[in-house]
Amino acid sequence: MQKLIITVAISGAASPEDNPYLPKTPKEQIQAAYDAWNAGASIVHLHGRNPYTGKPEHKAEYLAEVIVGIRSKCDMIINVSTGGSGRRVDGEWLYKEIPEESVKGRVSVVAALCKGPETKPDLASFNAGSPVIDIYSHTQKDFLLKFVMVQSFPDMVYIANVLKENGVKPELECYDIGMINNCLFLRDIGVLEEPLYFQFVLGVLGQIPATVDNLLHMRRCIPEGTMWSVCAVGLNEWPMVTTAIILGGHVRVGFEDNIYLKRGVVAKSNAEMVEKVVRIAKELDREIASVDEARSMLGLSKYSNRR
Ligand code: KMH
Ligand code: ZN
Repeated sequence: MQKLIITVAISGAASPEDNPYLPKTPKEQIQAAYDAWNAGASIVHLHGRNPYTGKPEHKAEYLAEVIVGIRSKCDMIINVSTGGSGRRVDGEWLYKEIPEESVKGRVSVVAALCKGPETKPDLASFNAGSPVIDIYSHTQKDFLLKFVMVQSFPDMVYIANVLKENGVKPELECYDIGMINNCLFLRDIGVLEEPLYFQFVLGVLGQIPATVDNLLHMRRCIPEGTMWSVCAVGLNEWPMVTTAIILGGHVRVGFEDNIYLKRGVVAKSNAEMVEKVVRIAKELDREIASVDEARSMLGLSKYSNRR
């Protein structure tokens, strides 16, 4: 079995109001990534965040500061999000008002980062379809996001081509079975290149529920030997992570998707969640991959950030 690659998704697009421990400023994000690396994570998944407000804002300049800061402290593999372009269900196209939230805008952030070797990411998320994604507030009796991520096939081809031109490997985020099929189709027509690397995302409201049966089925849907990782929303993260460790998959944890270490216990840092993964893996005799080992498994050059 391959050694375990741990990705940490330190803050995503989470609201600062919801989590007092969320890394918001560049300094906090850099420290969070570094602490998670020390705990055993080899990949950090990043979303842009305005350094003054601490709120999500996917701009290359904001990400650049964080990437350079992380690289000054450690050799972590950098994964930048391209996900999140979409529309509200009331039909308002977000990108009419916020150009950087369009498909082209999101991926242009990665292209801009690729202009300098010090900011070039190794990986970028590739959301393989148009998932309905939401969070339901039982107290407010309302949906909080009212959001559909919109990526047509031409959009996906566009994203894949920009990543390819810039030498950034796509991490294929699939929230349901159909999205896996989309990736395999895009591979068949030569848009996505082997070796593929999947991130199964389970338990998002609107998408595949986080059950062991579903994870097993997703794994069956990809070609034998293809690398995959799993993340899941909320407390579902832990059974999914444990199952992936047993099955030979890889894992992603962090405040982007979950704040709980266990029921009723909020994690005080991303590193605490990585430490829990390492504890589970040790109990199950699965070794943790170093950054160099993760790079080699993913086919990333040791110096892929140097051009
Ligand atoms: N937070 C995940 C459910 C992306 O950044 O491309 C989705 C995600 C999307 O990670
Ligand atoms: Zn993300």
